[in-house]
Amino acid sequence: VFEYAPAPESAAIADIRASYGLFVDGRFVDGHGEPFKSINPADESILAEIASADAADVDRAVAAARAAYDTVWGPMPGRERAKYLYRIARIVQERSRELAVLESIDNGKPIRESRDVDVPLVAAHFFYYAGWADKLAHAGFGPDPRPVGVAGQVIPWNFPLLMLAWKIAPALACGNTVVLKPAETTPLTALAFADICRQADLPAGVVNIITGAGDTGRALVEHGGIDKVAFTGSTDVGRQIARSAAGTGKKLTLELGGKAANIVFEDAPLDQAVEGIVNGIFFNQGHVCCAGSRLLVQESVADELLDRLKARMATLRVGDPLDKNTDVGAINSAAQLEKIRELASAGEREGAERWSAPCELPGQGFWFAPTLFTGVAQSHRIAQEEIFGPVLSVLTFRTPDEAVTKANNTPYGLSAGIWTDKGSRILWMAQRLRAGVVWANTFNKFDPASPFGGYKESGFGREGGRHGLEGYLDA
Ligand code: TXE
Repeated sequence: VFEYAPAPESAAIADIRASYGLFVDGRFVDGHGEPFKSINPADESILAEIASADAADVDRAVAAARAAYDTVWGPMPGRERAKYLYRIARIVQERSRELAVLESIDNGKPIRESRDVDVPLVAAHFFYYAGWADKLAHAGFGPDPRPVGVAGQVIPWNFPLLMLAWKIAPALACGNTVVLKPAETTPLTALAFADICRQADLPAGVVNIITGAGDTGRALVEHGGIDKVAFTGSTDVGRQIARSAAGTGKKLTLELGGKAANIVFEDAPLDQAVEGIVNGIFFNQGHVCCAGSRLLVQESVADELLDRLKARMATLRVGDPLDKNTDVGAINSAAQLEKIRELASAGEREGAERWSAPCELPGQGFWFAPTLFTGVAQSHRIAQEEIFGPVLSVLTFRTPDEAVTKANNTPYGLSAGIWTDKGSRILWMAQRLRAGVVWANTFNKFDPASPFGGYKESGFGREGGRHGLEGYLDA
């Protein structure tokens, strides 16, 4: 059933395909939970059977991470740890083609994105944090910054390998060891990464990958043997984790949902703004926590901008994620497709007007046409709730003050975008927007050196950059 032919240099992937075990203490081992299947969302074919970790498997993974922390990784000088991180970064580059294909078949994202965005950023994160590993002592973290210990990390399915890199690279750079659980719909690149750790001769137990669903995640984050929890996922689960971590002394960072406003002023370069809006909401099918899912456009240019936006949306190619010409791929899972459909129907019921790009969707698999809603009121569910799909809610404003009020009027505060010709307006807006990241005349730009994270229900703590080290240090 698994038709992907690995590149010759990556024969090891073929080995792990046979068993899809958990990666614990440097080896692939059996899981004792109920195995599950990973499917290709573009055609619903079965890609792999994946082991599931039960509570005892989680115990073993945490024990392996603890032993590696105590005996090898914790005591190792930063400059030595850096060598492993550089090695991992280089192997990611060498195996980038294979990783991009695995990511696209497992997640549904266009190969152009996994090849040109996800995988290069994964390598960039390991290179960046490798550079920090021997500089922690003199970087203002206190006189003797130490690793926290063992980190339990749970990641989502929208950027499977990139979220892994965001979690693992800073943790290892600081001297922590990790147990990471990928999302149940996208485990393949995390297993490939386990193989990369073997290839890099990373000491056994420093990185442990355990697969499974929410129960496995809960057993991990609630485990008494971990010192730090890092979670990216839904706000509901983030709340549960915050409750369970309270009073345990575990360090916690949460990166949850978003409902970003992409704000277009009348003096903005409109064609450039249209590209930014399209990138903001249709990149990765809108499965992006910082997606520009609300367009706030100044009333005087609203009609013209919408005409241009619809014309541009009509040119988007929706379909086979492995086709290099594809712009919008498959929705990651049946459950996510159901959620998007439900919220889009709520938009119609509440009185907003729906327009979808004319495109033919494949018969098999999970698909949703690029869609926008006009006539959206701030109280509508599609203006408040994270849809996490290719659906844009359009609102208008007259003054900068009104733009700020509307932009801030959601439970979230992760990101925002501003499109204007005036530098002073960018600064004025950026100071007033309650968002962890504010882009100006661009959107969805990422760099390992830039901190990322939110306010309000978008979570707390920062990943990326120097800030991203703080969650992994006891300083
Ligand atoms: O998230 P979950 P889901 C949002 C987005 C999406 C919605 C639901 O709006 O539509 O959440 O997605 C693990 N203890 N985001 O259901 O359940 C789970 O196995 C510990 C935004 O996929 O939060 C997976 O590995 N772990 C977001 C991870 O948590 C638990 C990215 C995320 O799954 C657990 C994803 C538990 N009790 C969804 N329950 C973002 N911020 O980018 C589940 N998990």
